[in-house]
Amino acid sequence: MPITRRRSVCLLRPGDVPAAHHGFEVVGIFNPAAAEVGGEVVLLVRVAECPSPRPGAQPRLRPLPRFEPGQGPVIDWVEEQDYDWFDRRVVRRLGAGQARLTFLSNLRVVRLQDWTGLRRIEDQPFEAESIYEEYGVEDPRITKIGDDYWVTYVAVSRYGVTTALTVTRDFEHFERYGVIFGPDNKDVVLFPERAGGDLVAIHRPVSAAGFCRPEMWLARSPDGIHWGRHERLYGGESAWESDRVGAGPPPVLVPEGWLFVYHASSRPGQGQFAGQYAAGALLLDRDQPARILAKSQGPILIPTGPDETSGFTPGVIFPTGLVARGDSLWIYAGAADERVVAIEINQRELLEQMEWV
Ligand code: MAN
Repeated sequence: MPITRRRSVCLLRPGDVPAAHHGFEVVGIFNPAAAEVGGEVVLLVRVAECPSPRPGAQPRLRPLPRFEPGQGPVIDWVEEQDYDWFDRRVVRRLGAGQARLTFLSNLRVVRLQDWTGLRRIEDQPFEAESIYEEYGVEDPRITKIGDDYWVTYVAVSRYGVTTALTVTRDFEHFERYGVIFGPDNKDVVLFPERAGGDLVAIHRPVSAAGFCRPEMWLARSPDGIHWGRHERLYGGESAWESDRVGAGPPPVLVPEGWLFVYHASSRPGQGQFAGQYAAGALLLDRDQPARILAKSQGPILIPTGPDETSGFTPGVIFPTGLVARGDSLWIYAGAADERVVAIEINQRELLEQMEWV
């Protein structure tokens, strides 16, 4: 059952930020990580940029961007007929089947005032750097551990979809630790507290062998770099979560345990390249986080209104940031892979509508 939205505000749209690179244009600003920093909310937002149309370019050639380490963004002009262009996000080379993204993403720091007021968008992007980030850096999540903000983000390249780690104290200087979960694995979130002395992560491996559907797993680490003791956490059970399931924002501690919001999608319908992306919630045991105590009855957020139902990928609400304030939870989410929305919900109402398992 969708939860009541106390407030729902569209915070950012593509026109609000300039492209980081000459010859590119912003097509989406979405999937924001969020943290409370000294009383204000800081977002780390994904900005997707496409090569601008070039007058005089041959009509049968289409541009595919990538990042060349040490050089910056480059564009490969490919023959239109050699690729399947059905999915606006990911195109596939016919025959060889190799996938490329139509955009290149970087991350930007956005400072808010009073939860939903835009104060400043910092100029300096957090950009692709390594060979594992050739097709961009995407979908960050922030967890405060001690005095530091640990940022997990998706690094995409010809070597697959991986998750990398960077740590910052001020959102100006970022220490990079490289890939922490190998291909294909994304939607990695860290718990803000250790369990039994270990850091804990939720991750989402994707099996190419086809035995399982996408499922969320839990892993533990002494240092945030070396991960092991993997356990299955949850896979989609209903039609609305039958295609993909992955973490939303990092779990937040409530008196009953860890409240964890996740995203899930249904199977795409005829003529659609993506199903509907909605959000659900799980309540996990505080000391044994692989134990599910309760589950939302159906999705708690579904795409609503034109900002979420129309755009680059229509029908997507993709929560990636969460800040608790009193009895409210502010959820920061990507809308239609194009915009950032902030949604205020009531923490008690959410917990009360969950089913104990
Ligand atoms: C995937 C990722 C996300 C994106 C959704 C919806 O899960 O690429 O970045 O927001 O699909 O398109």
